[in-house]
Amino acid sequence: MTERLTLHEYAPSGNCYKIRLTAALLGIPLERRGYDILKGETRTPAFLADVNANGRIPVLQIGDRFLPESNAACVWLASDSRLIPADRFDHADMLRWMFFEQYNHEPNVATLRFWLAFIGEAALSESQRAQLPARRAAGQAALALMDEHLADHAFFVGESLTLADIALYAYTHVAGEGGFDLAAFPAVSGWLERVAAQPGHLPLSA
Ligand SMILES: N[C@@H](CCC(=O)N[C@@H](CS)C(=O)NCC(=O)O)C(=O)O
Repeated sequence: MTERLTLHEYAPSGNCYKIRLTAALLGIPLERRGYDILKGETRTPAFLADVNANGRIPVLQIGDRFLPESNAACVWLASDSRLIPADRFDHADMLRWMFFEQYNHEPNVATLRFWLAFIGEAALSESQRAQLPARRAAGQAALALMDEHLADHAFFVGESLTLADIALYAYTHVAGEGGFDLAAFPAVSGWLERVAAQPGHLPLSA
């Protein structure tokens, strides 16, 4: 890989961590540039014009091109690697779990973590407070579906780690910060240990 890779990120974000973890597992060096999303640093005119018109991190900069969306960035990094199944069905099944992560898991599990652990319950808006029960129920449902699948699968797809595991690991392993009790999901807990034991694994705080 000859192009210079820069991750535009907010380090505590699980979406940003997915990209660091993928790169670490594959031994790909990444430069990092930080933005404080609590101070609106991804909403400045310069960020919107130069990095991501959608005003969000992560963005993987590949040379002079910018790739937003965490799972897209992981796919770019892992292209032609062991983290993407060669089998056509398994490849699509990996994407199925990554779309599930973005639609059913992250908006609930990650959002509650952000609201409760980063903004703080006392500082939530009325609208955010009103959404807490529904987001908690939807997050629980996502974790329960994962638990059911993992009860008889070591990893989400096939017999080894893929991007589906990385995408779902990022916010699941810190779901407790959003008030989710992972002890209620024993198969998820066992899978978290298997992902953390992968050679080259990197913690979120690294
Ligand atoms: N679907 C996007 C979500 C990106 C996202 O929501 N980023 C959040 C942090 S995890 C953000 O930049 N928030 C700051 C803002 O919206 O101003 C992805 O997977 O990368």
